[in-house]
Amino acid sequence: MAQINTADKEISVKIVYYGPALSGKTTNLLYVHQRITSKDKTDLISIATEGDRTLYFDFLPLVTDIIPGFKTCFQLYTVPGQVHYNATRKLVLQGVDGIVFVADSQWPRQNDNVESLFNLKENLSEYGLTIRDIPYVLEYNKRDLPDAAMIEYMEYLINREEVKVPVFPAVAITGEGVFDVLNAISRMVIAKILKEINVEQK
Ligand SMILES: Nc1nc2c(ncn2[C@@H]2O[C@H](COP(=O)(O)OP(=O)(O)OP(=O)(O)O)[C@@H](O)[C@H]2O)c(=O)[nH]1
Ligand SMILES: [Mg+2]
Repeated sequence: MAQINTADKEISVKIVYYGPALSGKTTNLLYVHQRITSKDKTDLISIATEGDRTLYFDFLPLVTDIIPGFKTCFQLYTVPGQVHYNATRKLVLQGVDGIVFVADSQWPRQNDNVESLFNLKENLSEYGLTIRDIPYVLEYNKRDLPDAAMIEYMEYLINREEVKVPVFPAVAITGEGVFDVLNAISRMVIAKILKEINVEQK
């Protein structure tokens, strides 16, 4: 749930990058961090890593003026994808406003994508939420690899809600698609917040 402080004119939004191990969640945040040039640039905080593997989470705050009159801070988080870190994934999801599901396009990883999506739904249900309650986009990452599955097949496996969610092919190591994803989820989250603010003000 976004924190809206109308007195101080500050809004804080939590976006979580979810998905199976090694799908490229941390790489998304690394690329975003590299590209930020604003005076508000902060460090990318990675809590406990082992080589490439996130053991706790990554955190990147982005301060924007996207909503006129408000200082809006997007807090970007990644979860650890490895199966046995579920307690941490659940914790990171607490208070989530928007989800980017980063799927791995490689053929042998399709089962892991499906399992991770199932795990996401299960963890959300513990907070009384479903995937339909929260702005949500799909990133099909690692499109550069020769064994990437067809988009249509990934759609069949992963994008199964009645109302299809926005999908973005990506190559996070080169940044392809990374900002398309971030822009899309930000727009969806902001639209929801503006609706809430308007309702509050009526
Ligand atoms: N070829 C290719 N490699 C990628 C891409 N995105 C990420 N990688 C590589 O995949 C590996 C895993 O990336 P991470 O970003 O650490 O994956 P993660 O999803 O954070 O993994 P966990 O922290 O274990 O959940 C790294 O070696 C990345 O360089 C991509 O688009 N293409
Ligand atoms: Mg990671």
